[in-house]
Formats: sequence, structure tokens, C-alpha cells
Amino acid sequence: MIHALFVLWFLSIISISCSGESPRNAGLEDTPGVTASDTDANSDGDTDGYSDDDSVFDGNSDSYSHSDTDTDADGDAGVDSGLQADREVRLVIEENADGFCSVDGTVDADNSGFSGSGYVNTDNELGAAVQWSVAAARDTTISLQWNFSNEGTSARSGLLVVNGITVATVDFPVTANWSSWSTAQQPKVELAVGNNSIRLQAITSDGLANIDSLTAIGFSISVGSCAEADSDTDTDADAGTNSDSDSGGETLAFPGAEGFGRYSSGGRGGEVYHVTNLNDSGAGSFRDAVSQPNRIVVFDVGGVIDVSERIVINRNIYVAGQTAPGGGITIYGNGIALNGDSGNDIIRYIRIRMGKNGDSEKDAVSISEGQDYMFDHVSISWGRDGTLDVNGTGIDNLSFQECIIAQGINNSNHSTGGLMQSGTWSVIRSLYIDNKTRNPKARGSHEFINNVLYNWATDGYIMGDTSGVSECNLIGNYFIYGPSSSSNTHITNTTPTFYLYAEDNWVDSNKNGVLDGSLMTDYKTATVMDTPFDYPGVIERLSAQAALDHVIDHVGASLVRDDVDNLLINQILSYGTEGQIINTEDDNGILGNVGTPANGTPPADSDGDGMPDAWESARGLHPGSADDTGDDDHDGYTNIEEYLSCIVGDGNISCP
Ligand SMILES: [Ca+2]
Ligand SMILES: [Ca+2]
Ligand SMILES: [Ca+2]
Ligand SMILES: [Ca+2]
Repeated sequence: MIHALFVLWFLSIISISCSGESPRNAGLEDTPGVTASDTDANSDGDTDGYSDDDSVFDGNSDSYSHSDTDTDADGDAGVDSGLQADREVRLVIEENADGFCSVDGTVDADNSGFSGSGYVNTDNELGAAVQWSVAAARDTTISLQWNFSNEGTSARSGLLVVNGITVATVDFPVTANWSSWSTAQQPKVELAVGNNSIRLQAITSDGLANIDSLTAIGFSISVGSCAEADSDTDTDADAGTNSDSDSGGETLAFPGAEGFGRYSSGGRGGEVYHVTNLNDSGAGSFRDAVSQPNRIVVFDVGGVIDVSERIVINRNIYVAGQTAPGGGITIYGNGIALNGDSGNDIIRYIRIRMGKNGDSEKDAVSISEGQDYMFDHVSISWGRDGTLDVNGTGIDNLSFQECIIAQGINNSNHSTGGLMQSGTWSVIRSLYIDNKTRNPKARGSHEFINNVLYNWATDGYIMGDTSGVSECNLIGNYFIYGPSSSSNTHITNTTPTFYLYAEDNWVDSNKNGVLDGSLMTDYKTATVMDTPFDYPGVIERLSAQAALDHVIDHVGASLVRDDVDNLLINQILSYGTEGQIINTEDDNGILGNVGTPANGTPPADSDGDGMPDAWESARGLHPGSADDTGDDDHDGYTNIEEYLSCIVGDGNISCP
């Protein structure tokens, strides 16, 4: 409707511009040569009384160019494509019809109420997808609708991936039964000239809802060609233009993303938000940056952000802490919450330090709702309840890689790493240190690979502590007792319903200042399995010894480590003689408790698209115009993601 109003406005402009002498001019179809009384009074070479003479030779005398002659007979004088371009079209694409490309599953017809020949029924697995193609005659914005049914027990939602870029999560809530159809929609989807691949892929292991049809509503669109939509050169015929080192064909959060949360797409394709100050709130603050969805958050300043209230990170956000100049970003004073407003977030290279002034009975990082979270190189400390707690309903697909979960403060007698007990989750190459208990308290379907536990007190890894079923791959971890650690506590609270595949885990319990651990063989009352659970795993599995070395060198916001992380790493290197459960962060004796990370100076970014001028020039992009959402090498990662990856060497990408 906005478009239609625009056309009316445009017509009125034409009318005003061309008229003035005669009511005859009021219409658009101003055919030359009209009445006998017309004597070329205006000396323009014709007798139509108009002040122009069709100087642009477009068959009318309105002085506008050919573009407004309505050659496509679509009823307006707008931007004519030569096609039936500017009338709103509703394309309904049924299964197995033109524009329908593929389904990971079957076309069924055994539940009634569908249109066309049936509906698509995806396999019940994460990433199961349906793909269509819509052609556009010009760059345009359309809306999409899906007719669906879902008699499952919970929503079977999907990521909407357009031309390889994840643009939204589309919810397919439960319907009354499989014959009860409902409509889901995505109001604003940008298409490019040519064929556009439209892909829905399941974000839970239940697959998608049954999809009866896709309806595309917009201007200048038609059914597309599937062959051309899949223009990539990979072998898995996926929707994107990526090179698919991953098995599923989806684009990873970033090259090297692993675990259940590896397909989080964060703010991909969204707007770039520059954090320009260290204020607690207001324009340019971190709080403001993460308050709206679909953003890639870059930092033009480093240092400490003192926060009073907790900060909620909205959905489809990429917090790119690696862009911060100087000493990087520390958020200090209260915690971060991921809740019902959150989901599909990527958080990298920042420090979240809650501390004694944070809300009592709250966590440094709490995840209470949402799916698809990727934490990478995040240093988390000083929770008053949990330090990192994952506990709630509907949570799924989380990864924590190269993170530090440290020093839950004990002023409420509650120093904990935290609860990890909702959804499928992976903790990889990370460090739990100086938490009295819950390192973590682990439940459900999860993998814990190549991590280090150091200086817990009463409980290291809590294996379930419940009669509920947990299924865990525990591989290549090192458990090192510190001065606070009670004997025989590296794993506790095991139960027979904690089903455990364990391999190459080592424990050094003698606190003697030397790394001289031994292979763990006793898993107490957990039920030990012969084969691992079918979880994502890691690309390169390290030995426990190599994992320890890796953690020491890389864990946390390690682009520039702060005084707190340096203190913690040095405790590990004491191999049993240093470390403490702190009452508050004051106990560390660090200046200002968080040290003084430098503010630094950001590189010049003239067009504000998040990519520095020098990097853009070197890569052949445009330092003077925003091209962050493009994908110049067609690998599924937008240009700004390429820059974000090169800063930290994701997938061995280096900055040109
Ligand atoms: Ca030792
Ligand atoms: Ca730029
Ligand atoms: Ca640019
Ligand atoms: Ca790219």
C-alpha cells in the first residue's frame, strides 16, 4: 500500500509539473495535436499547447524520459522494467511446482486441508530444509507467507535464509492438528535482481512444521529457477553460496564455530551499530546497541563499561568485541541476560564481570530462554548466583568455546560456575576456575570437550545430581586440583541416569606445583557408554595435555588479556599452589578490580559500515560507501563478517 501511495504521489508531481495552462493537461495520456484552436502559441514546434515538445521522444510531451511511458501497460508511469513490473503480485508456490526447489523430507498428502497436490514434510532433524526460488526484475522488498500445520508438542520454527544469508527466524507454532493449517509470515524480505533462493531450515531436531505452500507478495517478482538460485560451487546443493566445509550446508556462525550453537547467524545481513562510548546507556552505548534486533555491534572504543542495571541482549545480534581498540571491552557492575527477547546471538571477545554490586541472586550471564547461542572467547566472572547459568524452557543449541567461567563470588555463600541444564549444549576448550561448586552442574544432552577445571572447592563437574536422564560426551579434559579443592571432588553427584561417554580425561590431584596428572578411569556411579553420543563434536580434537596448553594460550577475551584473566592463567600455571574462592572481587587486589584496559583508537571507517578504510581498499570494497551486507566472495559470510573473522584469524583468514 505504501507503494501505491507513492505512485499516486508521483503521478500528482507529473501532473503539476506538466500542466499549468490547460485542464487538458491534467491527465498522463497527453496525446499531442489536439484541437483546432491550438496554434503553437508557445512556439515549441507543435500545436498541442504544451510547453514541451516531446524532446525526449518517448511518445508523450511531458518532458520526462522514456521511463515513464508505461510501456509495460501496468497502469502507472513509474519505473518501468518492460515487464508487468509495478503491480503487486501474489505468487503461490506449491510443492513440486515451478519455483519449488527441494525438501529434506517428503511430499505427503495424507492430512487434509492443503492446497495443491499436498505439502512438504521435513525430516525430523536439525537443519532439515525446504527451498524455493523467487525471481525479481529489480532489487525489491517483498513479504513471504507460509501455510503450515504442526501437531507437534512445541513450535517447529525455522531459520529463513535468503541467498545464503540468514535473515530471520520464522515461528511455526503448534496448530490444533496436522489437518489444521495456519499462516506464518515474514513481512520484509529483500530480494536482488535475478533468482533468489528462499530457504527455511529447522532449528530443532523435530524438523519444520508441515509446509503447504509459500506465498510471495511484492512487485516485479515471478517464480524463479532453482538451478540458477544455487549458484555456488559446492557439492551439497545447498541454498547458499558457501563452500560448505560443514556437513549440513548451512553457514556457520563464523569459520571455526563448533558445537550445538555453531549455526547461530547473529546479526548477519543486519545493520552495523557502532558503540562509540563507555556510557551505561544512551546513544552510542553498548546497552543501546543490543537493545534492538538484527545488528552487528562493533566498538570504536575500548575500556570498562560500568553498568548499573542488567543488560538484555536482543535477538539476531553479533557482539563483535574483537573490534574494540586498545584493551578491549569489559562490562562491569552487573550481568547480562538472554531471555525471551533473545536468540540466535553471537557474542565474542568481551569480558562480563558482574561482581558484588550486581543484583543479588542473579548471574553474570543468564540464559533463560531462546535458541542458537554462540559464545566465543568470552570471559565471564563474579556471578552472585551463577556465573554462567543456562536454565529455562525452550532453550536449545548453545556453544561456549574458548570461554572463561571464573570466580563466582562467595559473599552469599554461593560461589558457582553455574547450571548447564537446558537444551543441547557444548562447552569446548574453556576454563572453569575458582568456583566453589558447579563447574558446571551438567544435565541433559551435552558435550564437554577439551576443557580445563582448576581450583574448585567442594564440587568440580557435577554429573546430573538428578534421577532425570543426561547424555554426555566428556572428552579430553584436564581436572587440576588447586589449594581450595577438597579431595576426590573433581566429579561429584553422579547417578546411574547420567549416561557418559568418557575418553582421555586427566586429573592432577596432588597440588604439588607440577603438572603430573593421570588418566581418569573412575566415573563413580555414572553409567559409562562404549560409544559416543552423536553430537557435533569438534573439528580437531586435542589431547587433554594439548587442551591445557591451548586454554592457557587462548581462552577468554585473549586478543588483549586483562589483569583478571592474567591472574587466573597464572594460577593454572602454579599447578596447584595458587588460586582462591573469593568473597568479592576486591580479594584479587587488582586496581579498580578490573584493571585499566586502554581505550585505544579505532581505525578510520569513513562510510561507517564497520569495515576500516584500509581493509576495504585492500579487499577491493568501497571505503566511501557502505557495502557491509554484500558477499564479495560468495561464501555466505557478508563482507563485514569477513573483516570480523580476519581480526581474530577465524578459519585461518587473515586481514589483507
Ligand atoms: Ca601435580
Ligand atoms: Ca568502511
Ligand atoms: Ca564500504
Ligand atoms: Ca563473503
